[in-house]
Amino acid sequence: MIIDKLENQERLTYEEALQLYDLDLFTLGKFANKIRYEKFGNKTYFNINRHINPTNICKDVCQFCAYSSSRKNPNPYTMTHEEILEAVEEALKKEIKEVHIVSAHNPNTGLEWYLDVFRKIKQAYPQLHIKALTAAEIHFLSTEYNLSYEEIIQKMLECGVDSMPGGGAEIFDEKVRKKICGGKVSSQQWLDIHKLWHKAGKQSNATMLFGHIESRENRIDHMMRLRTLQDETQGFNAFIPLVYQKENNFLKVTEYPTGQEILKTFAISRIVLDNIPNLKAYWVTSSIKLALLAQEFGANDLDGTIQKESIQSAAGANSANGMPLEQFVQVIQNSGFTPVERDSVYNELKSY
Ligand code: V47
Repeated sequence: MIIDKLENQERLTYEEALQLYDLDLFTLGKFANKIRYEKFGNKTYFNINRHINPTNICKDVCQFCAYSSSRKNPNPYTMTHEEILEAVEEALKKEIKEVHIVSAHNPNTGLEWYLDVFRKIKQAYPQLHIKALTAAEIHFLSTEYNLSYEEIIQKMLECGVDSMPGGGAEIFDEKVRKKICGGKVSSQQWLDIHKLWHKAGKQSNATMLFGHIESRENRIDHMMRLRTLQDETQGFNAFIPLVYQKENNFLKVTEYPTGQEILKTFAISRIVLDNIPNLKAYWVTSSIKLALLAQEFGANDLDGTIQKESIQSAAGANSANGMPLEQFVQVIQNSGFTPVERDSVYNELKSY
C-alpha cells in the first residue's frame, strides 16, 4: 500500500510518513533519489557565501546552544557595524554572492544595531544578497522593542534584507520545544512570521533540529506543519534538517543519531515535503562525508563555502573556517555529482 503510493509519488498522510522509518534504508533511498533525479538530474547546488554571527550575547536560554556567551563558553562579543562591513568586504574578495547574518538575541545593542547594518551593506554592495534575521530574532526584536512582526518585516524590507534564513524552527512539538528552548519564539509564531514574510513577496528557508530528545513522530509532525504552510504560501525555497551537535551545551544527550537514521531522515524529508523544491544537506552539521552520501538520499544542495561559522562549531562541528571553493567543488565532483553554483534564490550561475 505505502509502496504503491511511493511508486505513484502520491502525497503521504502523517501515519504513512511515519511508517517510512520502518522501510530499509535502500528502499527509502531509491524513492527519494528518484524524485531528486527527476527534478535535478545529478546537479548539486551550492553557493559562495559568508556567514557572519555578529553577537553571541543572548537573552534566551536554549539548552542545545553552545554559541551563546551565557553557556559553557563565556566569551561575550558584539561586532561593530564597521567590523561587520570589513568582514563583508574581505569576503567579497572571495567572490561571495550572499552574506548570511544571524545573531543571538542581544538586549543591549538597540534595534538600530540589528537593522541599520543591512542598509549599510546594501548601500555599499547593492548586488550582494542579504539573507538575515531568523524568525527567532524577529520575535525577539518585536517583543524587546514593542513592534509588531509586520513592522519589523517592513523595516527589514526597507533596509534591503533579501531573504530569511530557516533558523529557530528547532522542533515544532510544543512539549519538546519547552524542554529545549522554552521562552523563545513559539512554533506557531515561527510559522506566522514566515507566512508574513512570504505574503510580502519574499522567500525563506526552513530548518529542523534533530537527533537530540525528539522522537520520529516529532520530526514528521514538524514536516507536516511546514508542508501545510507551504501549500498556502509557496515561499520556502529549501528544507534543511540540522543534525544536533552535542558539545559544550546543557542538553544532556550522549549519543549522536546513527548515519542510517540521518540518511533516512533526509530521504523521508524529500518524499514528504513534496512542495518544497530544495533539500539542503548542511555539511556543517551532517559532516561533509554524510552530506555527500545524502546526495543519493534526496539532497540536491550542500549550502556553501561559509568561510566562517560560529554556531555549530561551538557545539563541536568541524566548520569554524568553512571550506575553500576548490575543495568544495572537488568533493562534489569526486562523489559523482555535478557542482552547480546557484544564487540565494536558486537561479543557476555556473556549472563546474
Ligand atoms: O536555529 C544551534 C542550530 C541554527 C546547535 O537558512 C544547532 O540557509 C546543531 O538555521 N547543533 C542556525 N545545530 C543555523 C541555521 C542555518 C544554517 C545554514 C543555512 C541556513 C539557511 C540556516 O543552528 C539554529 C539552531 O537550530 N543550532 N545549536 C547545535 N548544538
